[in-house]
Amino acid sequence: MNTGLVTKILEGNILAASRLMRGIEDETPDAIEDLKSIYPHTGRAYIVGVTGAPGVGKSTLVDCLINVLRREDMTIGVIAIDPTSPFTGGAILGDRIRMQSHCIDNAVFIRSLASRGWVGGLSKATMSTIHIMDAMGKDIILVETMGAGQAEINIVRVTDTSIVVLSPGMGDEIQMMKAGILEAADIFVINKADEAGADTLKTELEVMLDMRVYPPGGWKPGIVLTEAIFGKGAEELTAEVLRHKQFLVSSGGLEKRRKERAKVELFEAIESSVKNHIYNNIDEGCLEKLVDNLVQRKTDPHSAALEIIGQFSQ
Ligand SMILES: Nc1nc2c(ncn2[C@@H]2O[C@H](COP(=O)(O)OP(=O)(O)OP(=O)(O)O)[C@@H](O)[C@H]2O)c(=O)[nH]1
Ligand SMILES: [Mg+2]
Repeated sequence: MNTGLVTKILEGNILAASRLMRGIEDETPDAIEDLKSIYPHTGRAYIVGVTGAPGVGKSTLVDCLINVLRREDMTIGVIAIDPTSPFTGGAILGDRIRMQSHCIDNAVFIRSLASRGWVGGLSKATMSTIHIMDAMGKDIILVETMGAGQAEINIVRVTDTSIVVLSPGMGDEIQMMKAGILEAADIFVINKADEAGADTLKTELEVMLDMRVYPPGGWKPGIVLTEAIFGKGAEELTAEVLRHKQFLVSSGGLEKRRKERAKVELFEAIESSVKNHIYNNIDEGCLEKLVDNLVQRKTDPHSAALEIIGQFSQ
C-alpha cells in the first residue's frame, strides 16, 4: 500500500486520485491494496445517475447541475461513461470540452471511462472510481451513462437517485431505452423543452407512469422539463434530486439502496476472486482432460465448471 498516495487522496488531491484511477484501469496489485485502504473513508457521497439516449443533452444537463450545486458550495465528482467511442476518445474529449468551464475549479473533478475493455467489468470500474471521488470528499457524484446495455442498467441500479433524460422529436426513444432503466428512474427529465413535442412527450410519459402501481407512501417519479442549453430548469431539477434524497432518507430507502449496492459489489468481488483463484491454482492435467472431454462432447461447459468448482470446495 502507498500510504502517501492514500493520504493525499483523502485530502482531495486530484493528481493522487488520477494516479490511483489509472492503477485501477491497469488492475495493478498496488491499486487494489490502495482501494482497500480508502474504502473505510467512503460512503458519504450522494450518487446521482444521469442516463439517456445519445444526444439528448446529458452532458449539457450535468454542466447545469454542476453550476447549481457549486452555488450551494457542494463539491462534485463527474464520471462520464461513453459507450460510443471506446477507443478513439473522440466523444470523451467532447464531454471534457463541454464541461471545461469547470476544469479549473478544484471542487469539480471530471473523469471519463470508456465502456469497453474493462477486464473486471464496467460497473466494478465505475464503483472504484466512485469510491475514490467519495474518499476525496466529493459531496455529490454525477454518473453519465448512455443507458442502452445491461452494463449501464447495472450502474443505474446502484445510484442513489437515477435521472432518465428524454427529449422531444425522438419518438421511439422510450421504446429504445431498456425497460430496466425506465423502471429504475426516480426522476424523468424532458430536455430540449424549447423544441416542439415536449408537451406530447410529457403526456405520454404521464400515461406510462399512471399505469404503474405504487406502494402506499412510495415514490412516484416526477417529470422535470429543462432547456439545458439555456440553463433553464436546472434549479427545479436540483430541487427534485434533493427532494428524492429527503424521501430516501426518511423512508429508509437510502439504506436499502446502499445495502443493495454493497451486495452487488460483494458479488462482483466474489466472482473475480473465485475466477482468479481457480485460474491460478487449477491442476493443468485435470483442465486438459476436461477440455478434451468438452471437445469430444463427453461433457458440457456448465457441468465441467461445476466439477472444477467442486474440486476447490472440498
Ligand atoms: N435545443 C436544445 N439543444 C440542446 C439542449 N441541451 C443540449 N442541447 C444540444 O444537444 C446536443 C447534445 O448535447 P450533449 O449534452 O452532448 O448530449 P449527450 O446526451 O451528453 O450526448 P452523448 O454523450 O453523446 O450521448 C448539443 O449540441 C447540445 O448543445 C436544449 O435544452 N435544447
Ligand atoms: Mg455526453
